[in-house]
Amino acid sequence: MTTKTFKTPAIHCHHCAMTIKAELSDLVGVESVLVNVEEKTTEVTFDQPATESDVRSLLDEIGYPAEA
Ligand SMILES: [Cu+2]
Repeated sequence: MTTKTFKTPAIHCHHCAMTIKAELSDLVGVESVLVNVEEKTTEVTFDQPATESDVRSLLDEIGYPAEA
């Protein structure tokens, strides 16, 4: 199990947080998603078959690309 916090600067409101949570939760292997609107971060806990690169790809796809 891996927990990683991604900087997702495109987040601007709670609607963004809901979208990210809904989309990432659909990824098989994602255990939990915590979005901090003020900090513009997304903390994701995941395990196989999900990988960090899957999480990043999905964030790109939905318009919230992760920095660094
Ligand atoms: Cu928003």
